[in-house]
Amino acid sequence: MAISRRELIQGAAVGGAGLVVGGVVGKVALGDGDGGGGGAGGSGLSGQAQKVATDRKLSADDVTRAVKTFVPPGQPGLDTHFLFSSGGHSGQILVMGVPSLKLLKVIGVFTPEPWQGYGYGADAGDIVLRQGTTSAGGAVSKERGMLTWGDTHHPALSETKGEYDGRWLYIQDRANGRIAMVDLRDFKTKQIIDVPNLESSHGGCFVTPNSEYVHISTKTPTLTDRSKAASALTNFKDLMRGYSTFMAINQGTGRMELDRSFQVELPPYTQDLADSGKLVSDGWVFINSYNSEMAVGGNAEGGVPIEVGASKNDFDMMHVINWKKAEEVIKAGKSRTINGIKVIPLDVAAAEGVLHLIPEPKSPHGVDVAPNGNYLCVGGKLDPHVTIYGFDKIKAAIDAKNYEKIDDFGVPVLKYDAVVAGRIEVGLGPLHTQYDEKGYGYISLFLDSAVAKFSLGEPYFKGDQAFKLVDKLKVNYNIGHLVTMEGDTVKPDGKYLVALNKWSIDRFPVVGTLKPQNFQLVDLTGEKMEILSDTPIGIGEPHYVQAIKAERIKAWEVYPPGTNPLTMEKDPNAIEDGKDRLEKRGNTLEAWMTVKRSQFKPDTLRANKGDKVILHLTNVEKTPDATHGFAIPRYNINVSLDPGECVTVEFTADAEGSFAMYCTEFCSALHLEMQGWFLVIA
Ligand code: RUQ
Ligand code: CUA
Repeated sequence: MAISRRELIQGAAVGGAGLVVGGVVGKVALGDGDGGGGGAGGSGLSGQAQKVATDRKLSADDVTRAVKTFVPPGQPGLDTHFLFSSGGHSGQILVMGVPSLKLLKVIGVFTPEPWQGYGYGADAGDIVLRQGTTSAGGAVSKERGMLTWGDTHHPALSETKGEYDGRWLYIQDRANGRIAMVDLRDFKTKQIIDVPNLESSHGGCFVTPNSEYVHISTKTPTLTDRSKAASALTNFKDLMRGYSTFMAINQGTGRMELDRSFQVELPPYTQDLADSGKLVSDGWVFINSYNSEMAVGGNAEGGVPIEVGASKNDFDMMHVINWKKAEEVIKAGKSRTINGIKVIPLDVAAAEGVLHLIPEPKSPHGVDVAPNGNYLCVGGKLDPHVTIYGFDKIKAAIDAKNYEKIDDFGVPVLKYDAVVAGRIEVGLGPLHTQYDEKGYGYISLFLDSAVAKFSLGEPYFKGDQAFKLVDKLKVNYNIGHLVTMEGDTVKPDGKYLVALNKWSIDRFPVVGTLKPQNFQLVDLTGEKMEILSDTPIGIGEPHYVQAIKAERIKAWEVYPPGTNPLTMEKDPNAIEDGKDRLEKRGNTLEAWMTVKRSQFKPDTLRANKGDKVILHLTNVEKTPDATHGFAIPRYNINVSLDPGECVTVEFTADAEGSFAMYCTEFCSALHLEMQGWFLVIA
């Protein structure tokens, strides 16, 4: 969906009061509220503040915006919400505060992260990354070697009764069809699963309302027999399949358990975004698709580019999956195990009422379930409307077998007119919807570079108040996702919206040819939506974001002594201060080391070339923030040890020499003295 620079600029200028005003604010007198700055009324600033504002050429509106978002030194509690943002092809997760939009942390997920010592020769991260390459699916990775990046798109916070509970966070890898779990006790990645039968995945990452499952589906369909690649595109219908995956979550640890998980086989339409039902629609999952035309590209016989072929039909298909029914079908033994996971075959899914399809206008993108669970809002990339389906209507159509047709794969397609509750013209390129607590939806408009606010139907709004466009806000520019506070739960928190803009052209100083993305904070408390701030995102391209009340996160300050972050239990090799020791057995050097301000004990390690070296490091500090690092130059070993943490490093001493191992965190006045020697003798 390319857009020219000219279109972009024009698009911005149309409703871009904010942009124009931005250029002339210097002339606006503060406190007179006379419209030039947007007319926010008198700011009533005292002499000193007035002078600063005048010197910095800030308008009355700017000052109000600053006051609404400023988090003063030492008052972190004024950030009332956390954002968990996908990091796009950085492969990581970003944690930010709202309303400040300050970056609090980058969590290493699919890509090694050096500050956290994630994936550098040791540490839990290395183990997680390795398992994430070779677990379950992983057939290709076993041949090709370790994957060192992912493309994170859709984070999913764990829920209890449809509300975020602050326990775990899941995120999918769009590139490789994997899924990761982050433990929100220590904000670290604990598990990556290479999901069987998925080559890639896009939108389908959502938890069910009580975190029974985290859902992930295919994007591009999977070749069911890898040896038949030669006819994959000519025999697409027979050889390719989609899979909707329900990864079962262990309620104690948050880990995903493959043996309790299952998949529903889907037609080879390109499954896109998905959402879980809630309240009245609990037990159901909804997945959009595009390219139900099954276009395979311009180089196939008689082919046209996928872009063209996939946009031919007026309707694509929403997949409606009844996962409680799917559980029964599995229990009845009607599944097959494929590559280590139970799969309900397509014909069984259709026959047992596990899977239905619903027509959706022109290449849909997002499907988002409203807080009451009854409305499903769908944005059609090539259709200027948001189409709002009623779950009550869907249910009735299923019960009455009100079918339009049966598709080529034997799946019943419900009658479109029977299931639509409303349609609202919102603008060009509608993508994703979020909600507030009052019954409004907010949908991103990629081509319009805008957010449209619309009303839902009963019980929120009745008669001609229902299904209406009520406000529109220009954003800068080309918005993809958007998020309201807890805006995809049963109890949204309103207040703010963050627009995740793909383009930032003129919004930031030029930092070279690759521009940051732009997170724009929007105030939802007034009658009209209003932009409060721009924040450049200089790492990867964020996609979806979830925003949770800060008070729901109960993260640990320090680990209990000797904790292994992977198990969150005491590591059998953890030691107390003063219990350090060293053992040389044949070709193995094993050491139990303590780490604290400002020394390693022991601080000299002698190995013979070719020895296996096993180091168990325990940070014996109990003080919050007393983190130390442990690095061995040239050996590419880099570990981070938070207070209380125990980590094991294993490697071969394959290069002789003297290597000055050292602490990488500036931990004390004698941090530079926190070093030692690793000697490898030929
Ligand atoms: S979707 S390109 Cu989340 Cu709009 Cu990924
Ligand atoms: Cu420990 Cu620097």
